[in-house]
Amino acid sequence: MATKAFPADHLSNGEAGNSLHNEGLENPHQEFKRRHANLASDGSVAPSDAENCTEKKARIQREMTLQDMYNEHAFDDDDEEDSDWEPMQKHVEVLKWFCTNCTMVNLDDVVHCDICGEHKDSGILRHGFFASPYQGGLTDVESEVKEKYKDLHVGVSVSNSCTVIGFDERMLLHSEVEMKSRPHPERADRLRAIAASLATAGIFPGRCYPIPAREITREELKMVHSMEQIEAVELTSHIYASYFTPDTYANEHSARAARLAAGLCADLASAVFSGRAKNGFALVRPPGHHAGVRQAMGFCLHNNAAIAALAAQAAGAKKVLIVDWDVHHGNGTQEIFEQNKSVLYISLHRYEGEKFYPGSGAAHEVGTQGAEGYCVNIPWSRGGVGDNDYVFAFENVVLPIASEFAPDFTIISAGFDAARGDPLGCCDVTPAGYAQMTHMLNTLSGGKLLVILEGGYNLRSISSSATSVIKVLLGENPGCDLHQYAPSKAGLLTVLEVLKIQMNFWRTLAPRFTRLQSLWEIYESKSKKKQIKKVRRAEAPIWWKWGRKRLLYHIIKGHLRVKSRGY
Ligand code: X5A
Ligand code: ZN
Repeated sequence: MATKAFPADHLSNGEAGNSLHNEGLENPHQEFKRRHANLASDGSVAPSDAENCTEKKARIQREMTLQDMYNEHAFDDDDEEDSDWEPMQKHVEVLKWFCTNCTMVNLDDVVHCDICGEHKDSGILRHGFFASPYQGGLTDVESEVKEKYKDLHVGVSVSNSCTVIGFDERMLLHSEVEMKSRPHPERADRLRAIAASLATAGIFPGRCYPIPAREITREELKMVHSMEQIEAVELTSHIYASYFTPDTYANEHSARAARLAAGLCADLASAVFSGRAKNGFALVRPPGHHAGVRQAMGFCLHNNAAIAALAAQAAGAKKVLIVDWDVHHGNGTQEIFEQNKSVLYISLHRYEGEKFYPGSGAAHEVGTQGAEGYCVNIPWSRGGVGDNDYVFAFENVVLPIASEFAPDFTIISAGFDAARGDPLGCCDVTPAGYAQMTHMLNTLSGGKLLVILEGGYNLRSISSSATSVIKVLLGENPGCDLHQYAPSKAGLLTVLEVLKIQMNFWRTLAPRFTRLQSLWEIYESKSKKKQIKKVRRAEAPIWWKWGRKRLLYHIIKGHLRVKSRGY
């Protein structure tokens, strides 16, 4: 089978998966503008993707002119002119664009995204996070980096000393057919941005090697999923657009994309376990950790990490560790291995008393039917969790348990949606934090480590995070040492809760629990002192706050009304 595993191949020419990014001429924002211009002027439909560039250019110009005319008419008081317009057409069109980096909608009068600050025409899909967020087009720095790495060529053979990357363009074809209020966060651009970053940095192609892609077989899928689940996914390849849940879409290409993702993960797992590769990074989508035995959900179709764990075992691994640092609980992975002592599942996720998606993953969910303790949930009680809490939990829960388990193979379900800037996760993990966590897990199973992409929806965050993870896989030191940072109060409380439950199953935890409990007491006494101070200060700020809420004050007092009538 001929496979293209080089991201650069793909990035340089027309992306088969998404016509919106074909030429520099037309990006999603222009496309959106164009459609609006169309509707506002002559009501004609958008031109087909087959139209050539010059036609498109001419059309955009013509339509923008009509749009301008329309706007002028809207401010024209001429009665004769007015009679030409239906009342429905009188409203003024508001032009908008969707941020490539974070998908949020922006009004056309700004060039930087209101939410994440990305320039509407930034080069993030061409150069990844190396592209300046502040300006459109190619910056000097970018061209320099590009030039520097342009001649690096890719070796063909996979050797035991190399980091292998699993990627295939056909995973870009999985996309939501009908755009809802904004682009679906789990979009092809996620892989484009990461691949572009790796290419620009000279990492891939360059320092990492590709593995040929293959589709996972029915037999392999059956080890993880029910026949109904497998058939439900297969069926979607005959349907233009389908949904498993309101947020889990499929098009005609999704089933194959999911089979390629799982196939790449399986082959990476056996290549790394058998020693043909040092370690691996699966640059795949759709993600997998929400996909359970009998259901696709949470943007996930097949459970890639579960498939990889079984592939490692098929290659000879006895004990497999899965660490899931996606901001969501991997309910699918938990379900698949709940009764399995040979696979230890450890997940860190936002939980907030079942309020955060998918609502599972409480600390007391520890595994079932004799496999108690082989499921470890670290459920954060709030958003905003950062490097300090993650590294603290790694030091005090993940590593002690993992070392005692002594895995033969380690898989990271690496969502980057706990990263700073992620629109769904709203947490605060930095690339340095991800590097540190990777580094810590690298000490297990003789460095036999497979990192699998799960979620993560801010292109800049996911591409910088993935890049620093891969640098650690390549043997680089993880920059700064984050050991010195203390956990937050809430983070410490979560870790204590987990230790208290898991020390029934893991002997190394008991002394830690005692030690951290005294740390908690120090925190408590400190914060009590702080509380006293806070209470004392509490009286003055109320008036200060009133000052800040002057508008509200004016409305209540009726000043605003008087003012607006008077002037
Ligand atoms: C893989 C992943 C998130 C699903 C959120 C659904 N899924 N609201 O990050
Ligand atoms: Zn997630």
